[in-house]
Amino acid sequence: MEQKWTKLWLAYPERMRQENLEIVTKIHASESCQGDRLAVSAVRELTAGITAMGGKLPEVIYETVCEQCGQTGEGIYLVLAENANIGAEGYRLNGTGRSAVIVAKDTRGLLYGAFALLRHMSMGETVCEPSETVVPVMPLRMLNHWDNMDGSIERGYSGQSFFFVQNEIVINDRTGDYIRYMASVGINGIVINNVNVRGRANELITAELLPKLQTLSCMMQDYGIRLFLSVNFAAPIRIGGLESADPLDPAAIGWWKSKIDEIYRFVPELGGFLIKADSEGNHGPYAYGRDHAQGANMLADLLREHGGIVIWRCFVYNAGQDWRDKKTDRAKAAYEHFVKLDGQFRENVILQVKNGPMDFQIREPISPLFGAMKKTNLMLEVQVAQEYTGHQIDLCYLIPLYKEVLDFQTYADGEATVEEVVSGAKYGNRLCGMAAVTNTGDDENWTGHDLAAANTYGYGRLCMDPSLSAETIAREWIRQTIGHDAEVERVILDMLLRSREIYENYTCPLGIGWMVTPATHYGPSVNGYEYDHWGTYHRADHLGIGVDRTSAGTGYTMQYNEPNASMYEHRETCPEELLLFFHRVLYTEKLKSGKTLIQHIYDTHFLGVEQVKEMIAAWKTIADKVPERMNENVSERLDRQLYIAREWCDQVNSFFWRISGIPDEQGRTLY
Ligand code: GCW
Repeated sequence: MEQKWTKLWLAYPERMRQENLEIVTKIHASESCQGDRLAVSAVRELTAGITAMGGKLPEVIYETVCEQCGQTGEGIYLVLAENANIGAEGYRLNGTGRSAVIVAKDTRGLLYGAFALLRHMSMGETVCEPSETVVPVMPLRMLNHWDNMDGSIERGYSGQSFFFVQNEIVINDRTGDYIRYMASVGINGIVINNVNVRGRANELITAELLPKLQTLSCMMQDYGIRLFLSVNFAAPIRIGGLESADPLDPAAIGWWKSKIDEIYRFVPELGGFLIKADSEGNHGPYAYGRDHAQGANMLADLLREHGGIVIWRCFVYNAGQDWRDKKTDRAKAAYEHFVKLDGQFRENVILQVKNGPMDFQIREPISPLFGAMKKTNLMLEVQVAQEYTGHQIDLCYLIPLYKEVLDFQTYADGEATVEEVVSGAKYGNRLCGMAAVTNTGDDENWTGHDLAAANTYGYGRLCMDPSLSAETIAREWIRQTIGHDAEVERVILDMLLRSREIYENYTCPLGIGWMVTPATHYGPSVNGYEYDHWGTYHRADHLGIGVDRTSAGTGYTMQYNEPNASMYEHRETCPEELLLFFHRVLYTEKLKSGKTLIQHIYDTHFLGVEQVKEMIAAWKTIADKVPERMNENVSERLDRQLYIAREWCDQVNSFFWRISGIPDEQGRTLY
């Protein structure tokens, strides 16, 4: 039966270079690899990949091999050398003329090395070419699924869940492929269920469902991935029948203890829990006058003996703001809730912080928490799912955004970029890394928009090696997924690399965010959130727009270390792309370009629409060079993007024209 899902970047169409064909007929693996689940996966992947790319089924020989064997021998060498001078999970890959040698000191490193070799071959290189030593930079490289057990996916734009159908756990060939694809880019932890734990998902940690989770966990373990679960802080009440989930109440603690012991009896390799507490209606320690450290530590103490960890989200805010109140600022919430607790969390607790202080807008400053929690394990949360960035209808390559976040200088204890904080380089911790709300579902192409898979791929690659450029990652993805045609590569690369700016051009100007349709978060609604209780306001009137977050306003700027605080505080030094996030600006004020604010808004919006048209024209020039299914998918998405870009442009521009009375200098049509 034909497979109903695409192979993404592991498609391996027959494209092996002739010189490779002669070399890759044998795989020599260290004897100690035999029987090791990760090494076996490495061999399996190499065998399958080589065969698919047009090679013969390679012979696998387990024998004594060393790094030097490749000098004289021929074929692929998988060398497990416990005292090799390579970091944990890392590998060294060297082409030596007639051989490719992968050395690692653990078998997870061998697996990553095997996928790396396949990547190079699939990109059209000879096996003698690659020479690289890679040690994953982020210790934890996680995906967060917001999948519900009824099969829906919160903020999912690629169909339904492939983990859950009608309140049951599904495990099939597709699950297996998904695990392979994610492991190939280095993912080592997956949370399979939504952080909003509702309905049947409460029962995931019961004896009825745990056996299936064990099967899933085993499949993941074969590829170096640990299974994690989102759990409900109110579980003692929901499924335990207790009256309280107070983290200091002996009855609640006792319930959790036996629950956690039970969970680990079924799933001994479980990574731990992800928890959203006291936010957007979720129960948490505040209900009992306790703080987040008390809540997280209670679970951490019980998980520790099983090697489990608690990942506690910092997306905590009061969703009941009065829009008239100009002093309260949602952007300040995470910092206010958590900084005072720095140093109080257990060693096996990680705080997971969204990249920005609000919520995954197309442009936000970097969360000040990264520069403020010096005695706490931190993890960066980004969103690959395009909730506010076009629902995988609009093209939006997000790797440049993630890189901006990682490169941000927090000035914590002198100097530290976000990358240094969350990779552990700054404080020497190992429980840290990155998590991404993922964008996959059961659509045939996994990600709704074919090109949105570049974000899935790129996220993993970036966790492995944040020094990779957004361009390199995009090229890798194109070559493996679509092929080696230079013109196809040039056009798609250009589309991907410009896409974030284009999306920003026709949507929310200069960091203001939130002009989206409420609830769905797709398409424009300039005032949709303006008089609501979510703390998300643009404050536009007939004279100007923007939120004063300086010390004279909400005081948010003061949450940054110097010199960042001063940089944002003053209009002259505030990065212009964030101007309206930090400052209220009159429409007639001039920007660095010499244009007035209002003219900038008009121009960027009209430009954004033109740029979408350019992308469509560019795509048409390569349409017959990409697979037909992909062309249909991308063409359809681009048409929808143009439609919505026009809506955005006309609604936003007409709004500002009506409210300000200032005409467009170029006299274009406003409504
Ligand atoms: O962005 C908001 C989303 C919610 C989501 C929440 C969160 C899972 O609109 O759907 O809930 O963030 O991150 O918890």
